[in-house]
Amino acid sequence: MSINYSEKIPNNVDLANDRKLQRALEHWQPHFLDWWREQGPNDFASDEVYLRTAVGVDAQGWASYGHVKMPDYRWGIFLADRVADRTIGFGDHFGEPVWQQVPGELRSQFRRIIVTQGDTEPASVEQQHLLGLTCPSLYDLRNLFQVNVEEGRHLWAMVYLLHAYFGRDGREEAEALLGRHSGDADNPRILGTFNEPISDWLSFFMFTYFTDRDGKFQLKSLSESGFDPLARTCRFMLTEEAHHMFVGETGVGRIVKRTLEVMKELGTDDPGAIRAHGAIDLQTIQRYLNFWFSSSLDLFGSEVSSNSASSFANGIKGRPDESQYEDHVCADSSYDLETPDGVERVNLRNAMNEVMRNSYVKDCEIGIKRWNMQIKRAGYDTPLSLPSSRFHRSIGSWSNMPVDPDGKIIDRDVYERQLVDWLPTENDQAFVHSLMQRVAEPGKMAGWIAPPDRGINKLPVDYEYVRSH
Ligand code: BYC
Ligand code: FE
Ligand code: FE
Repeated sequence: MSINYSEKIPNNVDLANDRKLQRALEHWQPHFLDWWREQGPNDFASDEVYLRTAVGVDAQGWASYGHVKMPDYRWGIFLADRVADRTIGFGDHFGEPVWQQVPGELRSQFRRIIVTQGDTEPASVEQQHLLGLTCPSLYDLRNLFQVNVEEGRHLWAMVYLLHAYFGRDGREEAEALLGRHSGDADNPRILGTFNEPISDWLSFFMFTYFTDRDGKFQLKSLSESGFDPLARTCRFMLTEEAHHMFVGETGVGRIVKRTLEVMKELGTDDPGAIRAHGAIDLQTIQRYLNFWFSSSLDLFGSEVSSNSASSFANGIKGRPDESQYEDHVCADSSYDLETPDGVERVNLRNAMNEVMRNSYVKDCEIGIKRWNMQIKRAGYDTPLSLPSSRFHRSIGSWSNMPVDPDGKIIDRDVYERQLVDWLPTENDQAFVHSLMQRVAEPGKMAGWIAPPDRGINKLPVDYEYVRSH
């Protein structure tokens, strides 16, 4: 079904023919807009931003581009097309037809997962609330806002499911999604990373590289779900997600490129000299990378998890790219986990969080390789690297363990002392913040980041992506 833009809430779920649901969502809509005004990029409410908007759900030609004021963005409800005769691809219900309604006995488990997914979307907008004020270019400002409006739409995606399939509980949860706030002492967001401040653009690019990539993996695994509306919703969200990770990968890449230019110009790799020249030394970039990678690893949950076992068994949440595996039931398989106390053999279903985390780590490596190619080509052998997934963890068996970035358990005193080499220090943060000066002339770039190779939608880099009034 095509997207109907003549309605108050654009959708391809035939909302007009479900008056009760339509009314409930139209009641939630002004609350969403109030939240956007208070917690979103409201300093830019009257600017015209060159945004893409979904106009269809086909892989080809699904988006249109044009200047829009963000409060006028058409947030809507878009599900990927139904796959005929789809069956459940994993767990105890393997091979059975998918569900169009939530099975009663799985209601609370489904709700919990949908709420957790939904909670991250507005959280990220809150985290990035003030970044527009220090944009390094209009190109980057536009990308920030593109990511923000789409995370807002992802919230809509989950709120639709809550309203349509979870009755009064669902409506209450939808309200609560606007009540929790990132970093709020009394009513924080559910997952750790989404309460961390993102107050500079280096953090923003690390977040969109590492944390949006958790989004990719979680959405992929929910796209496998036996609850078909959830699967279809997440499948379409993944189309939008690709750009968020592109922003992260190219953002970090452009910072590295600029740093290398300065290193070449000055003929030194001394961090102090590089900083004095207004670029970010590779060591600082590595510390930010360590922080956001390790925090994002926590988002997969504990290595051994009865929640994940039951989600898998019940057909709620599969593995990303489930079809690539041979065994989709995994009832009797085991998995060898490396814990601080040695190798522990556990049931594979209980280790699904770890299975997912491992495929995520592999995906993270790809960008690192690209950044390192630049470093190598510039003639330096100081590559960036992912720290061990045991390093700096707050969830699971390695949480709060004194482990170095190579994954070795070390003396706690040594660990505490060395942390300044491994994670962003106050001094790093103060320095990075000092670089965050607004550059808002078409085509101009801040001095700490190289221009992108190309603009958006085949437009030149110096296009006026944001028109302010
Ligand atoms: N912080 O059995 P456990 C995205 C909680 S990102 C705080 O170990 P489980 C996006 C857990 O909730 C994708 N708490 O783990 C990116 C549970 O609490 P309750 C977001 C944590 O349940 C950028 C308890 O610990 N989507 O879309 O197997 C911008 C025991 O849990 C954390 C999803 O996450 C943590 N890091 O798995 C915008 C998908 N980790 O329930 C958007 C939906 C665990 O006992 N969520 N806990 O009170 C899930 O599938 C699962 O909830 C999790 C955890 C994978 C998160
Ligand atoms: Fe999202
Ligand atoms: Fe995203």
